[in-house]
Amino acid sequence: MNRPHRAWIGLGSNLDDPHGHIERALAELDGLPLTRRLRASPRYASRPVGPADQPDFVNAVAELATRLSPLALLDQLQALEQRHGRVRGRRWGPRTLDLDLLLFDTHDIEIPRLTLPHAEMTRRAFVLVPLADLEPRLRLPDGREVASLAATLAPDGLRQVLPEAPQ
Ligand code: A4P
Ligand code: MG
Repeated sequence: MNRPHRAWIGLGSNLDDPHGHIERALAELDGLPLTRRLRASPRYASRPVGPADQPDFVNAVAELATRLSPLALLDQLQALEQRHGRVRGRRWGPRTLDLDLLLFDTHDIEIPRLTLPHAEMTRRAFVLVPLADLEPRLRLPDGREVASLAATLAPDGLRQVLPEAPQ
């Protein structure tokens, strides 16, 4: 049997107990068809990018092994968002759960439903920092290294919240 694909998911929440949504979603990613969750990054609190009149976010990144296609995985992620009561409002507005497909193997895709790598990821510390925590040597399809890109971004209020630092 062929090797599974490797996919990286960005998770975000800033409504109705964001920590609860993120922890449940991390568990649920492991229950998707033909998919296993391999690792999860530390959880971070971050200031909203986009409209500022909304609560801070909790963000994390997860690594999946999957035999789904990119679009089938996107379908599953959107269904999972719906199960968390996601209501699509204004762009970059508040949400109970946002699941972004960041990277899928080395795919470079631009179709109406799916852009890979995720179009905003290289500008967002709340994506690149947790991704670099898991896999600093990871490279984008164009060869740029995640840890190097993360180092160029202003931390912009990003702070690790879980696991808590040892006392
Ligand atoms: N879509 C295209 N490519 C992808 C992809 N790689 N992954 C399409 C997921 N979806 C992708 O997304 C809109 C459409 O993008 C989908 O129909 C899908 O087919 P959406 O989730 O419905 O709408 P959205 O999330 O409001 O828009 P967008 O542009 O996806 O926003 P982002 O990029 O998800 O940003 N600030 C902090 N601190 N932390 C956050 O997590 N998140 C956002 C949302 C804004 N500010 C934030 C955070
Ligand atoms: Mg989104």
